[in-house]
Amino acid sequence: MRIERIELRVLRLPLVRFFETSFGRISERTFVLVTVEDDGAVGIGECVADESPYYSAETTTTAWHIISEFIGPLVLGRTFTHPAEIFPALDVIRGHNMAKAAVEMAAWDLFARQQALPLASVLGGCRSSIESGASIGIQDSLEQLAERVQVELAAGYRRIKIKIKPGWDVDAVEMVRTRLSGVPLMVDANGAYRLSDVDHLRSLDAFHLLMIEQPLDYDDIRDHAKLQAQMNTSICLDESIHSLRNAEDAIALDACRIINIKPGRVGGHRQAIALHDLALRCDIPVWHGGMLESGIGRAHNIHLSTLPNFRLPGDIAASRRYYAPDLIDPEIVLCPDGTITVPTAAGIGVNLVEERVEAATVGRFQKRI
Ligand code: OSB
Ligand code: MG
Repeated sequence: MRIERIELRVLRLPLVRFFETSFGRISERTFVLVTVEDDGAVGIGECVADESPYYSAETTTTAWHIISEFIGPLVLGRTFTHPAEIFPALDVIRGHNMAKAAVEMAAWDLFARQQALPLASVLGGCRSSIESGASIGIQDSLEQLAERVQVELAAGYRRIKIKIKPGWDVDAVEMVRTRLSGVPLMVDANGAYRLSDVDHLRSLDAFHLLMIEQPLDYDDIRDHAKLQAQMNTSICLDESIHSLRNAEDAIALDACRIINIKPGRVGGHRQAIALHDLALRCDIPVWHGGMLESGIGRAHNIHLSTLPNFRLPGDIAASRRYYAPDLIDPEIVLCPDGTITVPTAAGIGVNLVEERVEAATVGRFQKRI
């Protein structure tokens, strides 16, 4: 595989519905789409960095800068025998995992298409469908939240995750539990609490949640260990895990019992597989997170989720929960049993609808050797 051309586009797409986390509400997404080409074959990756540096330090603009000025020159014109060689080839660049992942994942798609294999089999996957969960943002009222939960359960989603923050937590969980007692339920705080909130967080133990995701700061491991020692509910880390090394630290310190994997956060498919394997060795279940991706990133996530240690439903939902229409055809749909069927065509198995991509494009960059 020789990368002869790299193209970046910035796309802006409206969300079907606003999405609110502890760090704010958004109604559209602006993101970078990466295409790599070798001898007429193309691969596509989606950068999960957001417009604002709230979930992580990276943004759409930093990703554009790092890919065009640094990653592009390191991969363009180079021959790789396997896409797993890309992440190590970028080692000189510190951080910027989302920028690295977008290019690396495009290369995995290209490689799988050249081999005429679905990406899942190149990644080492072992199933033909994945279990899907719905992530529900902070709403304007508990009534509105109740309605959202009902809609997602009726669609078939196998577990519900609600976003929490101080002032929108125990009441929201209690409402869902009272109305729908048996629902597999979890919460995600996106780092909105401090260890000093331990007594308040412990009150969530009464609701038998599957887990609490990232209650404390985005770069913290030590305080999560102290919190886990005082809570029955399992802690799952998201933001805090961006390398194998800090996953090892978190596991060694018992800072979490579950890990959320997002390839963008750890530098791409190779690092996501390594994290998955590490967790498997340590008997830590993992599940696949989501970053409100369009169909391209969503399809990559589906293929990665076919690995054996993805033991819990992921934040990988149908296209129509986010974008109508999505950039891809066919769109990703939820089966009535709450699963998504893994595409079987070569690569990620979905294709862009050029007119939709063109209409959403607000910037572009291209370089050939
Ligand atoms: O923390 O998992 C998160 C969305 C954007 C940024 C961070 C997160 C999320 C979600 C949504 O929870 C998951 C999805 O459905 O894509
Ligand atoms: Mg999260």
